[in-house]
Amino acid sequence: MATHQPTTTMPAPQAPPATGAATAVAHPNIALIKYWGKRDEELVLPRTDSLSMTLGIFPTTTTVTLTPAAGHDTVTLNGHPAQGEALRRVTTFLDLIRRQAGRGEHAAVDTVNTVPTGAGLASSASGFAALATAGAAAYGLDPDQRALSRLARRGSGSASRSIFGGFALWHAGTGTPAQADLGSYAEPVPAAAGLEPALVIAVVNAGAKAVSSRAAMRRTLDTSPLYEAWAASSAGDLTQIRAALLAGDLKTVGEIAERNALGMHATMLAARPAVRYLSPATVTVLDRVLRLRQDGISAHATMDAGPNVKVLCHAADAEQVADAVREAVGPGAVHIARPGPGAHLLTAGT
Ligand code: 2P0
Repeated sequence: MATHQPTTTMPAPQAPPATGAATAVAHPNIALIKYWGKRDEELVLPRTDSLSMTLGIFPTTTTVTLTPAAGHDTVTLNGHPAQGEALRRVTTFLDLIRRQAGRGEHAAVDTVNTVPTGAGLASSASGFAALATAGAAAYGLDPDQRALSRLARRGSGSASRSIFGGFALWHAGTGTPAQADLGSYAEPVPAAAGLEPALVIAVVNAGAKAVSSRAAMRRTLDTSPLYEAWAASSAGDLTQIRAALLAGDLKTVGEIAERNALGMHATMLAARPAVRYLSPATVTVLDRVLRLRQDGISAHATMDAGPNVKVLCHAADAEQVADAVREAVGPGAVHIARPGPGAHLLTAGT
């Protein structure tokens, strides 16, 4: 069949009108199968697939307002002007949105982050998920959730997962970097309807982070002899945790999450020089988690790029788990999180 060829020159497609301003909310997520290591730093392509639970607490709310008369972007974080690396990461990300939208206006970004200072929960996941959602709307892009997840990924890898509520799987992508860029997005992961999980977040006060996760994952990949073994085993963990989520088997989900996290920390401990995020108080909390299990409570721990411990348990046991770990963290706080929603727009208007 002949393809219809237009006989007249079609006008160039117009960029959709920008809404001018948009506000979005996103929540942090905690990985049960970890992201640790990039294959491409520029495109933020991970070495492995990862899987997370988006939290129902600590939202980040971000408003992006186009400021056509301004000569540069302005970024306000909890009422204070952002500077240095934080400002650079946001303006670089806005440049990416502007390229995609074919627009040049600068913007004012106003972010309110409710994660308590020192809570040890990375704000980059909720932060870039909210910024991607609000920024895309303000600049008149109309991405589907997959495209939004790919966009958020460029700001911070873990942000790709905060686009979705509940459990989300972030695909590493395969093939050439350009092919992997297209294939590296998050999507929701089904779980049994009866699954009622909670994450008890034990905040261990240990001061400022010694090494950024970005630098630490680079060092691990470059120098740790254990890295490839963990990456290979993580693929098996992912397959098994998906089956356990579908089966509603929270105990198995926890067992897999705990071994995956401990394996990730083992890769860091074997890096040269070692990256050690876990503190004595972390190990004390891990002992409490073990004791809970010996008492018949399903409780399993996961740790990220810091000393804090997140304990996966049944929602019905969360208060008991929180009480048990509270003794171990002393002055540190304990929070209980249930699964939360994906990133969403609050308002978009001119
Ligand atoms: C995760 N973490 O899967 C892992 C486990 C920390 C430990 O994602 O460099 O802030 O911005 O892509 O997303 C922390 O890394 O790193 C992280 P970039 P990101 O949640």
